[in-house]
Amino acid sequence: MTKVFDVAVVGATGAVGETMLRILEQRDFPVRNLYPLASARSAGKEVLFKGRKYRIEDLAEFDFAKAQIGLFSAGGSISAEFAPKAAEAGCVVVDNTSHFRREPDVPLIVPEVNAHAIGGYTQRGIIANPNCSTIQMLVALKPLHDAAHIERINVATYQAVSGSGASAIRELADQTARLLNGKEIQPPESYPKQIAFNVLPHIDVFLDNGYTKEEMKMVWETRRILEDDSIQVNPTAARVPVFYGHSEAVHIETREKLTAARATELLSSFPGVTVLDTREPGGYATAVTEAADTDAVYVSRIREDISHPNGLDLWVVSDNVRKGAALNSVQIAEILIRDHL
Ligand code: NAP
Ligand code: 12T
Repeated sequence: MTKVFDVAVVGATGAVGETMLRILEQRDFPVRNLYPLASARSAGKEVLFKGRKYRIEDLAEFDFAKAQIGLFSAGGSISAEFAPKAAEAGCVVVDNTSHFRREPDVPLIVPEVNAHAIGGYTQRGIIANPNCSTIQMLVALKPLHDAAHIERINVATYQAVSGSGASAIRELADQTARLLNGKEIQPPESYPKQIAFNVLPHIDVFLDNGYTKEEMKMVWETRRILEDDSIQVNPTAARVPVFYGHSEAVHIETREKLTAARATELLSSFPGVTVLDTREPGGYATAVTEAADTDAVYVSRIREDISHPNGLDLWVVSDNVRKGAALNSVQIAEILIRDHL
């Protein structure tokens, strides 16, 4: 008999939470009772799951003893308060926020990269889902690191607005429509400047070293997930007027020389990666055309760095809400129920 599980989705009305419901459906996750949770503002509204309507409940009133798995994506302060309560009640939490990612007794997991570390969840009852930009970069870099040992990563990201939630998606759409109709935009709320037809070199808060927190998450999380504190990471994270799909220009330096041909071979057989790289117009992946609404991490523009003997360049694209958040969380839950629950 296959086991079935009671699953709470915290933040079920959000950009990530809604996608979690779709992915649980699409992958036929063995859900017995589903509990979609959100704030009191949304309590009583309905969401669809497998053709059935489910009433959203207020997170603050929910008894987590009713669920064995909790998928959290309602923001860091919500996770800080409710994830430990859920864990205490016996509900294992897969948390999408950055709140627990640096805690040594909370495993930080990308299934294709470090699934072996998942067992550590028993310490706190919490597993952290990494940052979207880190996840897609590491799925692409893992086979290269195993083969040639990456010493340093330079990366520039081009991140979609869906990473900052439903209100930012509306803001890009609204600004675009107004500007195309010759109207002035409303004062920006999701970002400090206009995002339509613009690029902002700023994601999350500024830190004392001049990097943003989004950039430093890529440094901290890469070292934890690859289990290598010596790896050097130098990121610049930018927001672009794209709805779904983060793109990354990734430049690596390896201990052993890696040819573009060998890298292509390694990437082509790595789970979760699709190589699209025919070195002709259109022979590469883009956010809208390939990545949005799909599960793969696409790798294109694989070439040897003409400025460094052991350098290699890649273009990496993936749907930030799926592999960068909801899909990765559901994959973690799948390993959890297969091996541990
Ligand atoms: P969103 O579209 O703004 O959705 C926020 C969700 O949180 C909504 O369902 C909202 O419910 C719920 N919520 C807000 N305040 C709440 C409260 N006090 N109690 C209960 N629920 C509350 O945001 P999103 O893009 O889905 O992202 C949500 C969170 O996921 C982010 O804050 C971030 O921490 C995390 N995230 C992680 C990644 C990643 O890289 N892995 C990517 C994106 C997001 P209402 O409808 O009731 O307001
Ligand atoms: N600020 O979960 O704005 O660390 O794109 C993910 C996405 C934080 C996170 C974004 C963010 C996270 C964003």
